[in-house]
Amino acid sequence: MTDYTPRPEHKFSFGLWTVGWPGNDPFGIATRPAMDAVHAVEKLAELGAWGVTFHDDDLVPFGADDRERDQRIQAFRKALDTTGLVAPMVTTNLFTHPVFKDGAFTANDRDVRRFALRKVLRNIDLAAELGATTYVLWGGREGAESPAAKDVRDALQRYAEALDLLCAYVDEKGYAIRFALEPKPNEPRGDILLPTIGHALAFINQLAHPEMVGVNPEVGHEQMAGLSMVHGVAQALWQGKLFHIDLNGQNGPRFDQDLRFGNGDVKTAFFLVDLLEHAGYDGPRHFDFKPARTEDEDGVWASAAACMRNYLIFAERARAFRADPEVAEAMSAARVGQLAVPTLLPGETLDDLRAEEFDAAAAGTRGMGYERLDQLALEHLFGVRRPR
Ligand SMILES: [Mn+2]
Repeated sequence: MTDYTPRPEHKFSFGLWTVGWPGNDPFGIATRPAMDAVHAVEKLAELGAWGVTFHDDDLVPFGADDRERDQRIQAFRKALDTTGLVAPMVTTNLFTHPVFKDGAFTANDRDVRRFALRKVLRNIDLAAELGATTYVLWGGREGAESPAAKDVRDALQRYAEALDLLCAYVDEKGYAIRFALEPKPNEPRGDILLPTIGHALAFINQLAHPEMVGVNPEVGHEQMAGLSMVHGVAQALWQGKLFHIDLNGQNGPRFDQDLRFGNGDVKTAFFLVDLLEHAGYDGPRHFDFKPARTEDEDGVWASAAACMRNYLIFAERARAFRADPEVAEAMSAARVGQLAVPTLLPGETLDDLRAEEFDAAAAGTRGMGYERLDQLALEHLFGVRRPR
């Protein structure tokens, strides 16, 4: 029997806003009391997590004075020191306060954009002090409900301007921080800018410091857009841009469910873990989920523990899948490895290609064997094919 106990070397991290979510939604008030940050850190450490992440306002309430800010940061830092938890990623809340109702970096109001930049700059200093190496930017309010209200080309120019200023600041300060853009198609805005991994990757190419900016894809966000999280993450890996990842669960295109990792689309979760492990991704395995509002605090910790346990179960099943000789044989029959061979080998010319004989009719009759291979994957996921 495999041990599914999470340990720091697994690099599991949680946002303060995840386990600390009190259960308020657009239709109902909180079902749980607010959670103290120090308590959250202690409990996460006890469960075997490695890191804790936060928005500035998760730690210090918006508008708190310097004294309160210092006290809260000191208590948090002490909790990190005591538990050994790290703060690998920090982010900014640029969406809750009414000032951000039309966005932050892309608000039509210029003074709001300048305020947003000040808020981020201050928190980047804190992130650096705490040793964070990734700074996530989720532009939930960067968008619009009416194309009449937002000149999207100008908005993208201002978005790029903000990133360029932030990169230059981090560079000038010598901080070991990289930025990760988190795409989402909609909610809370009707249409959010940089709605998918692909949009974000294309945007990064337009920046002054593209090497300092990557993506933080979230399972549910890609699935809200009806897209394949596995394909999106694979492209981010291929482009060297997977700086961080938000693991959670979702059931297809609908509101952002933020289910615990493993709930929702289980097959995607399995192949996502297979991809991360197989590709050697060494960044944080960060859970951005909301413990269901039906739960009390015990339920919160049960769901947090389940996120990590499910990841370890998927990782074990993925290893067993790849180690299975029948799977290796099915992959070979499906010519999976052939795709890694260049279409034109070094030394070959287009003339060689043109001169080649090819029987298209015969090639068209070849079966690919994908159904057999996929069924083997499902049977490993279902746990009916045990490693031999
Ligand atoms: Mn997220």
